Amino acid sequence: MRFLILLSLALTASLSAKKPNFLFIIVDDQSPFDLKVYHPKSALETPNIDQLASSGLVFDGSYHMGSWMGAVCTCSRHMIMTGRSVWHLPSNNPKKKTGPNGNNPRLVPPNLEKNSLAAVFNRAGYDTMRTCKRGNSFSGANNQFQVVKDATKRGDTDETGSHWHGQQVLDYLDSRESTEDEDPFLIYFGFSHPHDERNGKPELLDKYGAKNHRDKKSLPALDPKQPELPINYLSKHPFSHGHPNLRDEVSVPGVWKNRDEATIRNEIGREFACSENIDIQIGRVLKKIEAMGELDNTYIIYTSDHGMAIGRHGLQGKQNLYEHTWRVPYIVKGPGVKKGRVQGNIYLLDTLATLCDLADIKPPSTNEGTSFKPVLTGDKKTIRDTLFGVYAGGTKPGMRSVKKGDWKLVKFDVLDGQVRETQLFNLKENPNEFLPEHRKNNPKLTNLATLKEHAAKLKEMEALLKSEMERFNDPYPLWNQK
Ligand SMILES: [Ca+2]
Ligand SMILES: [Ca+2]
Repeated sequence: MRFLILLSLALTASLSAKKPNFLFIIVDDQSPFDLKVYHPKSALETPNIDQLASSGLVFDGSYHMGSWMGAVCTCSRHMIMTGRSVWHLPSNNPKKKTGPNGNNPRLVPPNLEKNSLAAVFNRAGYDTMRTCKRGNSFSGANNQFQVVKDATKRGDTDETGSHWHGQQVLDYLDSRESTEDEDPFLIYFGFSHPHDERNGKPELLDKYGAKNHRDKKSLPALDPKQPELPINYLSKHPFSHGHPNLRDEVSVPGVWKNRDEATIRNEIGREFACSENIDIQIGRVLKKIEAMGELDNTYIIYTSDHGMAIGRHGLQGKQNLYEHTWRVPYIVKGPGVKKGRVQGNIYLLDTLATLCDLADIKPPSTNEGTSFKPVLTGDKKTIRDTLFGVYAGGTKPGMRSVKKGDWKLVKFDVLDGQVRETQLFNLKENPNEFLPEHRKNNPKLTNLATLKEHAAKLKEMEALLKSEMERFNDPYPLWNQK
C-alpha cells in the first residue's frame, strides 16, 4: 500500500513537471486591423507580435460576444475569466450586485469566482500571477491569482506606462528563478493601453507624427508621419448608435466629439505609439522566458478585450458591432500548435476551456466555452458555424449581430424605436462593411439589406439571429421579433 502511494506521488510529480506554462497577454482596446498581422498596410510596427504570429497560429475569426454595459471591457473580461456567455454574467457593480439576468441562479451561478481561470489553475497545482489595469473587470476572479500586481498605467514614462506591467512579469520570473520554482505557471500579462488616455512615449509619438493633444479648444496639426485614415472612415455615423452621451464617443481626451482628419490621424498615431510600446514589453518578457529555458514549454496567447473604432464608420469607441470592434486579435504559439492562419470562429470566452484542455485540467462545471485545441493542432478549421454579438449598454434593446459563413446581419433598435436599422453584409465581397455613405459606387460594396435579390438571405439571417438571442437568454427582443 505504502509503495502504491509513493508510486502515485512520484507519478503525479513527474506528470506535473511536464505541465505547460501559459503566458496570456491581453491588451486593452485594440482593433485587429491596427496590426500588420491583420492589415499588412498598417503603419504600426510590432516585431515581437509579428514574430509570435509567424511562429504560431493566427485566428481570423475571433470575437468577443459583446456587452450589456458601456464598459465593454467589463463584460468581455468576465467572459474570459469564467468561460460564460454574455447574458450569463454577474455584475461587478457592488451597488447592483447583478447583471440583467443576475437574479436567476440557473443563468448566473453564485460564487462564480471560485470557478474562474486562476482558481481552476490554482487547484491544478499551477503558480498564478497577474498584472493588469485596475477596474472594469471581474475583481472576484482577479483576486484568485496568487500574485496580483494591478495598477492603471496609461502615462508616457516607463514608471507610469506599459513598461511597468512588463516589469511586474519580469520581477515575478526573476523571483521564480531565484527560488528555483519548478511549478508550472499561468501568467495573465495585461496592459492598460492602448486604451485612452493614449499618452505615448515621446520617441514613439514622434515616430507616428502624433502629439498627446490636450487642448479641447484646438485641433491637433496634421503630420505626414501620421497613419492614414482608416479605409472605412466616415466623418459621422449615418444614424445614432443609440447611447446618448456615451463616454467613448464624446469625451475621450484628444478626440472628444471631433471626427476630422487631423484628430483621427493624430489619435491613431497615439494608439500606435502605445501599441508599439506594448510590443517592446512583450519582447522583454519573451526574451526572459527563453533565457530561463521555458519558451518551448510555454503557450503564449496574444489578444485584446475587444476591438476599437477610432474613426472607422464615424465612430470612436468600442460600443459597436462592426468587424473592427466586434473582432479581436488572437494569436497562439506553443507546443504542438500548428503554424499559419485559421478561421477558428472562436469567442474570447472559449479561452478558459482551451487553456484547461491544453493543461489537461477538467474545466469547471460553470464553463460554457468550447475548447479550440483541435484548431490549434490543425485537426479542425472552426469550432462553430454561427457567431453572435451584443451591444446593449445604451437604450434597449441596442445592437445585435450574427455571422455565418460570409454573411453578417447587424440590427440597431435604439432610442425608443426612433432608430430601427438593418445591415446585411457579404464580408467576403465587402470586408470593410462599406455603407452607402462610403460612396463606393459598386453594388457589392454596400449594405445589402434592402436589395430584393438578398431577401431570402436576409430572412435566413433574421431567423438565425432570433434563435441565437433565445439560445443565449437575451432579455431584449427586437422590434420585429415580438
Ligand atoms: Ca477595453
Ligand atoms: Ca511555486
